[in-house]
Amino acid sequence: PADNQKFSLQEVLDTFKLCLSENKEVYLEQYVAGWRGLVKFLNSLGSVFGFISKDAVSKLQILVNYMNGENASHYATVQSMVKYELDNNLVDVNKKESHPESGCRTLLRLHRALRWLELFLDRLRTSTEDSKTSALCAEAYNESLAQHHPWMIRKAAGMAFLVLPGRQTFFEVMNVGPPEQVVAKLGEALPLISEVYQITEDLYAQHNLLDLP
Ligand code: 1PX
Repeated sequence: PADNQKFSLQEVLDTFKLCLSENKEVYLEQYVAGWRGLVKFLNSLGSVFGFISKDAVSKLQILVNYMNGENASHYATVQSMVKYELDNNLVDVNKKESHPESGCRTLLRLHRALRWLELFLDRLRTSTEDSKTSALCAEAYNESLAQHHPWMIRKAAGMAFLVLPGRQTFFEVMNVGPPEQVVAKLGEALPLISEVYQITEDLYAQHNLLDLP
């Protein structure tokens, strides 16, 4: 049984491992659990990141509500959610109207953030002792999420990045052991995260859902 308060990269890695079914569907429950672990980590970095974790938590809550709601059976995997919401016209496709908080559009926000995570973790993995986490984070953000955020959010995010702890502290908070082990763990985690990302990306592209309002 894992310590509930303490983040461990291992734990997050394990949940993302459990995300994929045999036929490569993405289980929502594990996806949400993976994000919860990441949010825990973010919270441990301090209150400056509160506005980010708040948004993530509220999106996770929207998904959890569907997963526990009357139509729970349709919210087992990302694939079943997409099919169910599209078949039943539960997605605002062009502009926000009657379904501003569909599972599809909500998950899309987290999905885009997962791309940031992938880029950031890869930069951390290949970083050197004198690398600045804030710079690595900003680069990853500018290449991914930033393209979907308005100026105000980009500005706020950029300011938050500046107070990220240095590489050494960052590695320590991950709770994996010495730096070499962190690097190895990241190398293990990345293919899993990439696969989950890519499967979701392909599914969303196939259904034309990549620009949901
Ligand atoms: C081992 C290292 C792990 C690091 C874990 C860090 C977890 C970070 C979790 C970030 C989750 C961000 C979700 C953002 C979703 C989003 O894009 N929301 C926006 C759009 O939503 P809307 O409903 O309006 O269409 C929303 O406007 C967002 C507002 C909050 C600001 C988001 C800034 C995101 C920066 C992401 C980088 C996090 C930096 C953490 C440093 C470790």
